[in-house]
Amino acid sequence: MPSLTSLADEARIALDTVADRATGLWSPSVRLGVTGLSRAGKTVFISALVHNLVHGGRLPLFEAQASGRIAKAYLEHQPDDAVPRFQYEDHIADLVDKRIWPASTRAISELRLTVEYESASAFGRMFSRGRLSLDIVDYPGEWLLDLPLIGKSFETFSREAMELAELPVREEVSRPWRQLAASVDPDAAADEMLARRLFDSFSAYLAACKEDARALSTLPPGRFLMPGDLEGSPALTFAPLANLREGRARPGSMRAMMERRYEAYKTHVIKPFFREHIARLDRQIVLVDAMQAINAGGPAVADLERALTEILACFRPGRGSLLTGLVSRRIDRILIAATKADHIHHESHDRLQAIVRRLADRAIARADFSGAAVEVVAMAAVRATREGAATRGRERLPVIIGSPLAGETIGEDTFDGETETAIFPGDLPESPAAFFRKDVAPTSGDPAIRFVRFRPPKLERTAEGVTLSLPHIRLDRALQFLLGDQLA
Ligand SMILES: Nc1nc2c(ncn2[C@@H]2O[C@H](COP(=O)(O)OP(=O)(O)OP(=O)(O)O)[C@@H](O)[C@H]2O)c(=O)[nH]1
Ligand SMILES: [Mg+2]
Repeated sequence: MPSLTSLADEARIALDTVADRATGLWSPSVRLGVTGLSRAGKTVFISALVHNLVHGGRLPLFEAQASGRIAKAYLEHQPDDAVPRFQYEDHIADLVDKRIWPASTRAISELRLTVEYESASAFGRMFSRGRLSLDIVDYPGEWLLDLPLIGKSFETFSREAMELAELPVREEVSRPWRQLAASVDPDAAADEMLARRLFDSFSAYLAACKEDARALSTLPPGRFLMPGDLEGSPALTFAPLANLREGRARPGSMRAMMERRYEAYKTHVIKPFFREHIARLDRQIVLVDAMQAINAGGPAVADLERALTEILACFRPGRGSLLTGLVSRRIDRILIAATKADHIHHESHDRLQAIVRRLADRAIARADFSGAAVEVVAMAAVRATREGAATRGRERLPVIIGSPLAGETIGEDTFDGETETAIFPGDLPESPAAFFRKDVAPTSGDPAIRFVRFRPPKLERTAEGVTLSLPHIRLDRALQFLLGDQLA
């Protein structure tokens, strides 16, 4: 396994963290990593977390809040001026006033939330009130797919891309790119137009894999799907090549050009992102949208597992490497959260949790998370549904009630986005093993759950017209695990 960062990178990460440490003495801060593939629910989670803390939401399992020790929580200037601010107010306006979900994140942003609290111990209370600053970064989930590339050469990247493209679930959508790639001689003279065509064809294939019907996750390079400010940049105009021969690239060849761009992408795009935002985390929540993968079938679940395993291996909590182990902050708590649990009845939550635990188990074992506490929870940062029961004949069915998004369908019915509907989402199977059969085509067999997307909930208002905080499922448990000890 090649090392993920060069020695120079390690040194720079170390310096950054020494500086962080030094300032950390004056104002204790926790850098919370909210990690997750695209559409996993990062932006919604961050918005709901802040909203619930700022508005004193109902968080019975978050001890500091439940016992009334949190005096106040408020947004402050973030520490990194170069990073745009997380548009918290806009996201809340979307969720609460318009009842729409925030748009997909296109660039990185940051937020600092400061919590003032009374210490739980008599000793702690002798000093002034405690303050804890929580720094949170939001970014497009696709970019996470790039981290595993840091350790891969262009040949490895090319070989793996071809192996993935040949899997049964991808074979059809990848055919145009595979045919084009097969026709290219990597040793022929570099050709810009051909590079462009290869890039276009490869990105189109990645985009098709991401659509709902396939819902695949392992789709690097991440900037191909979400270019951010690199849109149209030559740094992005590369693609994996087929027919690579042993040995080095011939100067001036197609392969030499692609390899150079691939390496430039790693140096100028991936590594700065990793160094500035990912390598300095204290705590981490990994959001996993297992529901979408389950809905799309076995290959999507297997692919999600593959992506998670590769990505989690890039986080080096505990004693990952000697140098960073000595001076870097290390992630000591990792919460793996199955998001969007409000799509199923609570009777199935344990099963969802079991599926995600199974997904993560292998990832954690391979990533060697020794030294960090890892927990798994089924949660919903924003609860868009409530529960009820319906009867069918003599059967009592547990249903969920909410307003499906406009355009969602079940069978013949198409929803208008306004009407409330009771839906029987189906049961998750008792044993998670059912989802880990790798080679089942997505169309074969019935999906176990019927997944519809709901609008964000209508919030109650108090008599004074104040909106209450966003409802959730187990956000409090997540907070307790991630921050409880910091507010003791
Ligand atoms: N019902 C429900 N839906 C959710 C929840 N969290 C996220 N979603 C849905 O998932 C979608 C994606 O959520 P985001 O928070 O935007 O996901 P993200 O991880 O920020 O995605 P990118 O910005 O694309 O990386 C939303 O548009 C909602 O449809 C939740 O707690 N409950
Ligand atoms: Mg987002």
